[in-house]
This record gives sequence, structure tokens and C-alpha cells, in this order.
Amino acid sequence: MANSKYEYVRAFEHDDNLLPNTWIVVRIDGRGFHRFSDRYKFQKPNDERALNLMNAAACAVVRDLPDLIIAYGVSDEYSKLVTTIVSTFTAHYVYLWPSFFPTPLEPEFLPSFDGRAVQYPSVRNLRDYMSWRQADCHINNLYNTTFWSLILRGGMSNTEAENRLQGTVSGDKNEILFSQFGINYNNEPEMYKKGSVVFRDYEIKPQTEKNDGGTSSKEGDFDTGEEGPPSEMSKSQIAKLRKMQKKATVVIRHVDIIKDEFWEQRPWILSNKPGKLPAVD
Ligand code: DGT
Ligand code: MG
Ligand code: MG
Repeated sequence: MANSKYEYVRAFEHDDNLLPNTWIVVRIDGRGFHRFSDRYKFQKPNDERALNLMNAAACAVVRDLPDLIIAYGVSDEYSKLVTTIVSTFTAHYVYLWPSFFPTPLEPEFLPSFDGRAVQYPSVRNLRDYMSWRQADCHINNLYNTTFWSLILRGGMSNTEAENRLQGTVSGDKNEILFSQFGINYNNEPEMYKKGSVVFRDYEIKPQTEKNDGGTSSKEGDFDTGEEGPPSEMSKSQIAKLRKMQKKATVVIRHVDIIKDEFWEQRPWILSNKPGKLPAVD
């Protein structure tokens, strides 16, 4: 094929390769969701429908892209490991919108998301990243719950509520919620307090000294090294893995991902060695 005079623009294309053997986190965040959430009258500070819609879109993306291992969401953002296609998320978000909201989307106010990739070389870094997002979720939710209680139930203006909360620590906010509004923060919905984590579920095996991390099921022979993300596997191992991943159910949980327990109970998340599929009931 003859080169056209325009062909030179190809030289501007760069491969933006990601480093091998790292955990790739793609953080998706709604663009201008402050305005978007006002437009569609999201309830403040947490709109259950909006958060469930984000979760449903995240589940659909994890199902669509078998390389994705885990996703964590809070507010209008979702963090995913390994390549994530922001457009897949947006497509599902738009497609699923009518299942969650009665008003149709308007062409002038369509949702869109940005995505950025960050690479973490160790499991520690990765877990610290996830912990950082969940700690942020807790801090923001406690603040927002108190802020909106002062406004919606305490009759304060935004500025008054802001001033009231200036310099308060979490104990003070808990106290305001409890003494002024009878709200025990501990009883707030887990989804609001902890965010949402989406992953493929396999059978949870109790941890024993012999069985610490990884599973030894015959289906799951994917030894990819001690730590770190999946690396070299044979073609047949990859095919096996894909089959398991396709069969596994993608679940949403609102649990602590800062403590070790979550990761210890689900060794396949960090080892990429799927455990047994849960027995069908
Ligand atoms: P950006 O990300 O720079 O394009 O700007 P925004 O406006 O998306 O800001 P961001 O991502 O920092 O904050 C998320 C916004 O989304 C924040 O204004 C609150 C809103 N939002 C997220 N989830 C909910 C919800 O469940 N209910 C309500 N009312 N608002 C929500
Ligand atoms: Mg945003
Ligand atoms: Mg955000």
C-alpha cells in the first residue's frame, strides 16, 4: 500500500506500555457529578439508587473483562485493577440507568467518567491504595452524614453547617449525630460507611496453617509466584483460568478491606489462583 503524505502523523503515536508484573489500578470517577447529581436529584448525602447503579455497572464491567480482579467504589468513583475500559463502565451505566432512576437521561446531561491508571509494584502498595480509598470513604461519609443532618434536619444553612463542623474530629461528629439527631453512626448502612467491593466469589476456605493463602484444588493450579500479580502462565493454564473466571459469580460486598481478614479469606484475589467455585444451592 502506498504511503500517503499524511502517513507521517503515525510517528506521533506512542505505545504507552504499562510495566509488567505490577498491579494496575484504574480509578474511574464521574465527570462533573456535583452538577449531575443535582440535575437528577440524587438524595443527599447518599443516594442508594445512584450507588447501586455504580455497583451494577462495576459488576457488569468485571463480568465483561475477565482480566479484572477486584473493584472498589465510593461516591462517583470506582477503582479497578488491571486494565479497565472506562467506556465499558459508561456504556453499562447508561444502559442500566432506567433500572434505577424513573427520569430518563437527557442528552444535555449525560454521565461520563474519567479514568487514570496507577501502577503498584507490591501487594503492600496495592492494599495500602485500597485502604486509602476506604479510609477516605469513611471520613467523607461521616462528614457528609453530619453535614446534611445539620442542614436537612437541623435547619442550618450550608455555611452554618460548615462552620459548625470546622475543626471537629470524628468523635465530635458522632456526638452531634447522636445527641442532636438520635443517629448512631454505627447503624448507618454498610454501603455508605464502607463503600462497595466487587470481586469474583469462590468458596471461602477457613485458614489453617497448612492452607495459608492460595488453594490447592485441582482446578486451581496457577502457581504464579509468591507475591504480586499474575505473571507467566501457560496457554492451557490461562484457558483454565478464563473458564473458572467466567463461571464464578461476581459479587458486591460492603466490608472492611483494610484489615487482613478480607484478603486472607479470599486468597485467590491476590494470588490469582481461583479457589473452588461455591457449591450451587
Ligand atoms: P470532577 O470529578 O472533578 O469532574 O467533579 P465532580 O463534581 O464529579 O466531583 P467529585 O468527583 O470530587 O465528587 C463527587 C460528586 O458527586 C460530589 O459533588 C457528590 C456527588 N455524589 C456522588 N455520590 C452521590 C450520592 O449518592 N448522592 C448525592 N447527592 N451526590 C453524590
Ligand atoms: Mg467526579
Ligand atoms: Mg469523585
